[in-house]
Amino acid sequence: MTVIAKKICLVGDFGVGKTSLIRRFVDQQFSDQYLSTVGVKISRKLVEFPEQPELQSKSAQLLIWDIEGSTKFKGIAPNYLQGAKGAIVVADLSRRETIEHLEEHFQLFLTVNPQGLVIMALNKSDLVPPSQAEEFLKSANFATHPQFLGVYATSAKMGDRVDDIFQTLASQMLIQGS
Ligand code: G3D
Ligand code: MG
Repeated sequence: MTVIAKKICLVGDFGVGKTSLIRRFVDQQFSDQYLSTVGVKISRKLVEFPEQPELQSKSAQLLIWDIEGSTKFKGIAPNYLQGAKGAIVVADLSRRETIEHLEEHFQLFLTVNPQGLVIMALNKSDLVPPSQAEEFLKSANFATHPQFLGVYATSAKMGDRVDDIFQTLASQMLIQGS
C-alpha cells in the first residue's frame, strides 16, 4: 500500500460549517457546543478507495487545514493555502450571501495554487427545503472551470454527503495527481 500525503484546505465565510464538516469527517461526530478554532488547526485522516480499481494499492493521508474566520483576509490566506493540492469551498444554504462569495474563495485558492482541485459544499442542508437546495446547487455550478469537481448539498449536523466530498476530492487528487 502506497500512502500519499496531501494537504487540503477548507475555505469559505465565517460560520458556514467548515470546522463542523472536518469534525464530522474525522471524528464522526457533530458538536452543537461551538468552540471557535483559534488560529489554524490541522487534522489528519487516512482515506482508502476500496471501490476504485485504479486506486486499490493507494491511500491518501489527508492533512486537513482549518482556519478561524474567513480566508478573505488576504494577509493570512497565502500562508494558509500554500502547498494545498485541494480545497473544499463551503457556503451555508441558509445564507444566500455566503453562496455569492463562493467564486471569490475559489479564485483566491487558485491564485495561490493554480493546479489545485476544488470541490464545493453547500452546507446546512438540514435547514432548508430540498427545492431551495436544488436552486442554490444550480447557481453554484462552476463546471466551466477545469479544476472544479462538483458541488454537493451537505449537512455536518446529519452527516449527509460529508464523506462523499472528502472521498471525491481525495481520489481525484490521486488520479489527477499533482
Ligand atoms: P466555520 O468553521 O465555518 O466558521 P462552524 O463554522 O463549523 O464553526 O459552524 C458554525 C455554526 O453552524 C455552529 O453553530 C455549528 O454548529 C453550525 N453548523 C455547522 N454545520 C451545520 C449543519 O450542517 N447544520 C446545522 N443545522 N448547523 C450547522 P453555533 O450555533 O454553535 O454557532
Ligand atoms: Mg471554524
